[in-house]
Amino acid sequence: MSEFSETICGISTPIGRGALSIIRVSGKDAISIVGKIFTPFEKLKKAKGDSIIHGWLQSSLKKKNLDEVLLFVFKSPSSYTGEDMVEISTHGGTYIPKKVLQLLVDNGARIAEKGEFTRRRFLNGKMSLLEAEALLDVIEAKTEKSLLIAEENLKGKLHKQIEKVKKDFLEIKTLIEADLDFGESDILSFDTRELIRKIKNLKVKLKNISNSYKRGKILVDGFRLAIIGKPNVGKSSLFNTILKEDRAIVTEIPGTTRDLLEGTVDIQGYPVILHDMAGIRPSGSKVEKIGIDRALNMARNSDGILFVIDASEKIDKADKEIFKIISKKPFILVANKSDLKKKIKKIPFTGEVIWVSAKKHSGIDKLNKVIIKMIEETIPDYTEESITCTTERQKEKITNAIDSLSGGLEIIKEGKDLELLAFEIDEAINSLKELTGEITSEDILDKIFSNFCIGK
Ligand SMILES: Nc1nc2c(ncn2[C@@H]2O[C@H](COP(=O)(O)OP(=O)(O)OP(=O)(O)O)[C@@H](O)[C@H]2O)c(=O)[nH]1
Ligand SMILES: [Mg+2]
Repeated sequence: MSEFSETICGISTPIGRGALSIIRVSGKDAISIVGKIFTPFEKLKKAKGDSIIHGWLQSSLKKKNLDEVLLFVFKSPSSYTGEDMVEISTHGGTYIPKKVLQLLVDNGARIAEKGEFTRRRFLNGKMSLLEAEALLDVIEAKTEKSLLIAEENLKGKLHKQIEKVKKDFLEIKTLIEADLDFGESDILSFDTRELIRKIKNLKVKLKNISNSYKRGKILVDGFRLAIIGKPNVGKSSLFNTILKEDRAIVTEIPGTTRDLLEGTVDIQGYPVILHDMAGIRPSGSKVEKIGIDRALNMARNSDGILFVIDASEKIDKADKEIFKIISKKPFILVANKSDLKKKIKKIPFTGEVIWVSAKKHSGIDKLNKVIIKMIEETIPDYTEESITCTTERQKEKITNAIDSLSGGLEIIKEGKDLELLAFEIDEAINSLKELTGEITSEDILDKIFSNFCIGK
């Protein structure tokens, strides 16, 4: 285990009105530093690991009690970071936790960087980089399905799968190296068909994991659903109704919405990021034009579209123009204002029509069902047992390993030097080691852990 010279401290709970706050201290001097501001000190000195003790914090100068607290004491290596740790449970608010942090610093601790407790946990070999990323997914989980993937990966699901693949790689490497050591020439002496089969199998396994990123992104970050249509068809009303919040401004004036609005909603465990935006029309106003450009851009980058038409008006050329833009993407055709007298007769667009009234909140259950169907069609291979990667970094490392394997296959095909093949296999293994964090750099760690909060 690596030994860090500095003892760090950080507030792990949100600052503000609340019943309790937790201040974490970790490092070789954690117990002695807390001991300087805690009474009775003897109790802390004698405390075993995994124990809770009761007492008072005192500001060191005047020996006046600052707060009545509980200390959670953990001893190295059985703690979150692997070091000696004390978690101080104080009363909540702003003043007490900040004051305690100041006292800890006055007595020799340093304020932790973002994610530094978890970084130490990783550096002390108690967690892989994949699990650290999963932890972030747990903290940020939006829905039950996001949490499920995050929890499974935190328990090591993705990591275990990568370790399995790494074993397969080592098998291949042993095969090549044996041939390199004892082979009479540089030309492969063993059955290349077997080797090719093994490499291709590995490629498929890795492809399945890298393809799971699309699913991971949708289930962890959210399915991006853009609401598009002419001005005044009720997009903002629908946005508010689905979100069950009065978020977007609604008026009878066409062209009300200009900026992009975003809201996240949990639809039966699926996180959906809804985007409300400007209505599409040829507009003379400079501001509205910018809004329309942004809307079209958002529609292009979304995972799916709610194409809204007004059931109380006839379908016109403008609706048809919008349909041309969106029909290449997964879309749901929503006929809003179905509480009014219907003027739509024949609908010249493909697909099922979902009749809703954003104003009267009718048809929304049906719409939610169709939204779920669209999400499930976008990630057809999803089951709760699936192995899923969830970050761009993970996908990139796996893709690098696949590329090295493709390079290896080319080398075999062209009957080139065995050393070159061994090199490609090593490259692939290194990509997987970077993925799990066995090989890493300060830059990468900074990038990952800076996404955490201070006390994590
Ligand atoms: N009767 C009825 N009126 C609705 C319904 N939905 C919206 N409206 C009305 O239609 C008008 C426009 O609604 P918005 O939600 O602002 O429409 P929008 O598509 O966001 O309009 P822009 O932001 O201008 O593009 C408002 O007066 C709403 O009250 C509905 O389901 N039924
Ligand atoms: Mg609007």
